[in-house]
Parts: sequence; C-alpha cells; structure tokens
Amino acid sequence: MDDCIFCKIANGDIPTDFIYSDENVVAFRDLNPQAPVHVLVIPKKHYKSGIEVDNPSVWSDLMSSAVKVARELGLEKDGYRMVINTGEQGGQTVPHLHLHLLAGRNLGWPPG
Ligand code: DGP
Repeated sequence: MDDCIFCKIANGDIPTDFIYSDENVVAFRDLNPQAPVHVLVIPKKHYKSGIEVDNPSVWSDLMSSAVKVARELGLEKDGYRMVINTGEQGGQTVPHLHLHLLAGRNLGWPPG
C-alpha cells in the first residue's frame, strides 16, 4: 500500500530501528508510548485490520513474534499486555494490522 505509514516502515522507506525483524514481521517502538515499554508488532504484508486476515499463519507469526520480543525485552517476570485495536470502535487509528505490546507499569482493566 503506497500511502500506508506502517508499510513504509516495514519496507524501509521510513528508517526505523527494528526491535525484531524476520521474513514476515517487524517490531518497533510506538511513536506515542502509553507505557514504559510500548512496541508495535506488524505483519510486513498489508492487512487493513485483523478482519482482512485470510491465513491463520499471519496470526501465528504475529503472536509468536510478540512473545519473542516480550522474552527478549525481559518482560516475562512482571508481565505484559498484548492488544489489537480493530476498527473504529476498537480504537484503531492506523489501518495496517498491528499488535501493541505494553509493559512496565500496572495496566488498568477494563480499558477505556
Ligand atoms: P492504533 O490506535 O491501535 O491504530 O495504534 C496506532 C499506533 O501507532 C499509535 O499508538 C501511534 C503509533 N504510530 C502512528 N504512527 C506512527 C509512526 O509513524 N511511527 C511509530 N513508531 N508509531 C506510530
């Protein structure tokens, strides 16, 4: 997608420090962090949201990458949260599927 900011990050058009990268997924720090640790994990392939995902391997790649990042950042002891905002009422603002990995403080529940 030419006009997608996360596609530009994933394909290197916008230089970004990747915390994690493999064939299908990249992870990088959120521009507007909501917790001391706030990482976005995204598929390189463009999906507007999870609703468009047609292949279960997209989910397994995303989740297994997020778990690897959590482990590499040492988040397992105190815990973390993974969130996928989907669509307007889900609070999604960037229309490229992404998983938020949040940690480093007590996270409230229920979310706002
Ligand atoms: P969501 O509201 O779930 O669609 O989250 C989108 C997140 O993406 C939001 O927390 C801010 C972040 N974000 C938006 N643009 C950029 C960007 O250009 N770079 C980075 N690193 N994060 C971005």
